[in-house]
Amino acid sequence: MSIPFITAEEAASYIKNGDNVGFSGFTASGTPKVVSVALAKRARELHEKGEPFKVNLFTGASTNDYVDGELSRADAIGIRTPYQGHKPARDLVNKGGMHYFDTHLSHLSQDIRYGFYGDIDVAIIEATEMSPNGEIILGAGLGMTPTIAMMAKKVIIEYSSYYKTSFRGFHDNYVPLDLPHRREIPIYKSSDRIGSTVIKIDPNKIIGVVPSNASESIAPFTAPDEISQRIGNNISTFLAEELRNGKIPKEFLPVQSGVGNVANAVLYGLGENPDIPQFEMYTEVIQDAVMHLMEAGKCKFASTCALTFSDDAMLHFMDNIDFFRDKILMRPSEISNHPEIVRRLGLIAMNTALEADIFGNVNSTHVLGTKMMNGIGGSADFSRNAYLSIFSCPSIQKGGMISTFVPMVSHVDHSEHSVKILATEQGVADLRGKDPRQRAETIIENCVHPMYKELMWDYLKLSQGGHTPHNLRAAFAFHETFMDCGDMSQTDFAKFVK
Ligand code: 0RQ
Repeated sequence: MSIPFITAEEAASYIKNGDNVGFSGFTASGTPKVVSVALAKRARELHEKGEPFKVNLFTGASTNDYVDGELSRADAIGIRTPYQGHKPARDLVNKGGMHYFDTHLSHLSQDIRYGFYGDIDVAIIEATEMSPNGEIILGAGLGMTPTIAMMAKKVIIEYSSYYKTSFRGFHDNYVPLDLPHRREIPIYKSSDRIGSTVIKIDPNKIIGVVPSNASESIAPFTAPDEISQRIGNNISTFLAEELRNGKIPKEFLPVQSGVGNVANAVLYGLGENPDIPQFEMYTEVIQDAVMHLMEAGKCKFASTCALTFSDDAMLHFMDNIDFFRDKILMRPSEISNHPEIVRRLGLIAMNTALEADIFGNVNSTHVLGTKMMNGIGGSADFSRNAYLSIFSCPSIQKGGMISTFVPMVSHVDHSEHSVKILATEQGVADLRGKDPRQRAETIIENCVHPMYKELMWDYLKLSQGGHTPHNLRAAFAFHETFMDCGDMSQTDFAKFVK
């Protein structure tokens, strides 16, 4: 059968108020770019007429301005999950303008297949190649696409002509067997291919094809600043030492790295350290740094869910696509983040903290315990199951008014049980084999900024005893002081402890 080309407006007209809409892509590559804009326009028109119109968004992870930006500004999002990273969406989440629930990226596809959140009414999927029988080649990011393509009642294809070179062969589409018949996922090394290069969608479900030619519009990363470089150097020096001591096998172990500028700098740190051998990655996003590490011969292979390249880096990738063909495989988030494989391959997982406490608990998501930043993303899929889970961040933020290390985190994403190593520009705290008091000592000594060390030692002296030496009256003194005067360094514990 022939599948008709339709306009974005016509495609959007098939989506109803209250629909669950699944989107292809992942942080933000491979995310649709056209139909969501028409959908936002439709929402505004209906709102002007006094009619309600909101849809529920199920995405791989963060999207782009065409999806989260447009739909947030149009106040057209009812429920949203999982990770988001766009300011208009974040603002709407934090003023209660949408129901955002934050969940592990590796879980969501299965949750959808088992109907935890109802049916997927419509899936909007970006394709870079397509045949009349519904076989499609995806673009620069997978996310949950195999599952939403399978589960959606109706599918809209956005056919992207932006990519001048074929992505055929870069994808490994795979959905685990249904429960209770599931077997192991047969990935034994990062480069093992287990699925299909194409996705097959029943043509009867496809409403139509909408042309698109927009780039991913991912902003270039800023060159690593001095602090990020020092964090990167500290981590790579630590890993080189682990290798020398035989605590990491001589072949090294596959690396997972999170998103953001610090994560990018940490990868450069690994690349520049002559004592770190060539390595592979088993990760969910690869940013610009990885492409450069591949060209420098430092990174041999990367299994990922998406190519989160800035536009310039993407053009460079396309110009040199044959060089990368045997070095990159893109998998669905359910597989790129699967705990079974993370544990089997023995990953070195490196993620970023917003805030950590002196006992090793990490907050990756909530500013001052209440305001959502982006979401947990895949950080816990990896850190809970990694061979070595490392969290890093600058020791201070906002010119020192905020210490990223506090007596007690204001929100817990990664508990002390999942965090083995903490790193800042000050140094590295190895928490393995240490009780809470010893952990606090090593964290204060190695990670906390000098302007906050004395305050931290003072906090420990206020301990009310027990195994974890807290003083519950003063545990949030840093946060309360920041809320009062905007500067944590002004903390006076005497005000909190009678
Ligand atoms: O504020 O934007 O006003 O300058 O937070 O901080 O240091 O630039 O951090 O870009 O590396 O992102 C945790 C958010 C770090 C990210 C987080 C303020 C700071 C700045 C950003 P400005 P940086 P990065 C794989 C893994 C969770 C998901 C994850 C993230 C802004 O890494 O979302 O790991 N992680 N996924 O000033 C108040 C604090 C603060 C603070 C920083 N303690 N209090 N503000 N800031 N610390 C990827 C996926 O899962 C898809």
